Amino acid sequence: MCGIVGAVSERDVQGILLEGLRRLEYRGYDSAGMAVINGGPHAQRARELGKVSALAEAVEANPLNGHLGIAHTRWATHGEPSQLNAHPHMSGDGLAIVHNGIIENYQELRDELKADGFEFTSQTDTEVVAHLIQKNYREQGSLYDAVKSAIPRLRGAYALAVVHADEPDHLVVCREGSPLVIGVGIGENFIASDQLALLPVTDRFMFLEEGDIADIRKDRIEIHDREGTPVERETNRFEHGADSAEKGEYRHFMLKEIYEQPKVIKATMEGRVTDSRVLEQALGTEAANLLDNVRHVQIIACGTSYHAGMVARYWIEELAGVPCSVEVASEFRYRKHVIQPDTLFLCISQSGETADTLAALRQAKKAGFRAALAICNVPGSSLVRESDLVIMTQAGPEIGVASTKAFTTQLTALLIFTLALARHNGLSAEREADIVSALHQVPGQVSDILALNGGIEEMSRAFMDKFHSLFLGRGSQFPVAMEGALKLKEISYIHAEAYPAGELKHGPLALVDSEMPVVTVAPNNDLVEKLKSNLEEVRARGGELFVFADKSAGVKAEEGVHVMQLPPVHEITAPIVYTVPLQLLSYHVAVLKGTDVDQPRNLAKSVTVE
Ligand code: HGA
Repeated sequence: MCGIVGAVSERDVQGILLEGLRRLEYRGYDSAGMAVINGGPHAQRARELGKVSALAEAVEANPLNGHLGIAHTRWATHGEPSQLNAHPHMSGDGLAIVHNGIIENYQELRDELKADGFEFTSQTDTEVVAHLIQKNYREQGSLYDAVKSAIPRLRGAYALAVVHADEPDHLVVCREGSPLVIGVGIGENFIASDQLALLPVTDRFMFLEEGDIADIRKDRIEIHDREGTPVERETNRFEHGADSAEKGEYRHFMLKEIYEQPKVIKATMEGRVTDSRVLEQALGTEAANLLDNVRHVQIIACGTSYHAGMVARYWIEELAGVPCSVEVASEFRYRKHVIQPDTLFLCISQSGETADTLAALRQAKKAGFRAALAICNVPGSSLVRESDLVIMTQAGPEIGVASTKAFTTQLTALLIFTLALARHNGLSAEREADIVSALHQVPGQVSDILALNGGIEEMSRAFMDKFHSLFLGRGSQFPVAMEGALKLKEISYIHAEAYPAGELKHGPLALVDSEMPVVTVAPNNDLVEKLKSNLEEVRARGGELFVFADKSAGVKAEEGVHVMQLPPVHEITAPIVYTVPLQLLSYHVAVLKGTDVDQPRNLAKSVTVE
């Protein structure tokens, strides 16, 4: 996903902008550019297809010196990756803009601005914003007012940074649905998509809130909220280690990564959903076309990613009404399979280098399918490069071998994809809005679960001397139970098996006795009454139950039944939220047993071999 950097300073900003872009390269991009104002009548601009290093060479040959500038790495959503489509976009010689996100109503604005005589040189949605602001500027004579009056015309998600050669001492920025942070300097100020870009120049940051617009000068920052009221946003110091590959205050990477989930789930949604809709272009320039007429989805993955795919199957069939198959890559690649017509091939991999998943993708390409979609955490990985559509999870580096935040961000991305596909298959705007609003609540709900950590740690003591355990779930909670069992076996070495609760009496019930703890996830849905009967079956055989249940599900604690009550969660988003207590349970069991939590025996993080 693309990145923005900007600076207003006494010193020359070219080097600051370039270094900022280099630090945003990890997000993935296809082209890079910058515009600098040097007091003259024109904005100077350089843009290159490809790497930031190509832009660096271009500005070394033809320097862009000045005290005010904006820069960008682009990941195309509207218009192919090319030099002409790269940002900054300009209107006239003076106005330059960089944009992260999607303007949904760009076509309507483009037609209107064309009728007003504006000429377009790119296929992007961003260029319409440049001309719209320019039009306002000509009428109003103030860049700040011009941006402010453009905002109500924009639908979609955006972070924007705008400069004008006629106003060489400030930049105007705003955000709605895409990230933007202000770096506060001494006698200079900066902006960027994330703090990492600005660490060489400041460690003090101010986060803009949704709907904010800010006027940024070297010695002054003025912010107005959506209603136009002047507001102060708190300035915080960057905490070293909190975002980088260091444990910071946490005892293990796994625990740190579990606690990062509210933030990274939110980041995975940024720029891809509005209050009520999914922005399907965020999947790629061809998304609308490729998602049309998808008749079948084939999901391929391994390990934890496979469990994410299994949850997605419930969503895809329920919301999009499209048949979906899920298979582990190592099986798929070695059997004869029939690819149905108009199949979307969906690969899920944290690293994007999982050998079996890549092999399955390459094989399926030969067999022919409609398009390949990758859900991945590493930009530039083989999987991303070889797929037609991509949703990058924004989990950041995951160091703990047992995957946690990668899983919940995969689920977030998969739900976004499902909603985009479902819209092509008749999902109503009301239902989409209901689920998108539930998705917006997930980061807060995960934080509520994290607050239960002490109680879960207490619960974990019962597992210390056990050798086996069972995990039960029904419906979309069955794969959550599978993921819970996988976590426990990976890091505590306790044998853990997951079953759909309805399968108990077909075999595993024979194993149940007082030495076999049974863990169950029970949100309040249509299946909860059936699940309760299954729990009775366990109880009647002397099995000890550990139940994570919705407060209103009516599961009562009693002798041998330990219940952790969870806040109410929307049925569709429940798998994301209910994963978290199971992660914490495994973590605490492993800590109590003294295993190597972050690097469990015999396992590797990125499985790049077959
Ligand atoms: N829609 C713009 C910006 C894309 C973007 O934010 N990517 O992450 C474009 O296509 O140029």
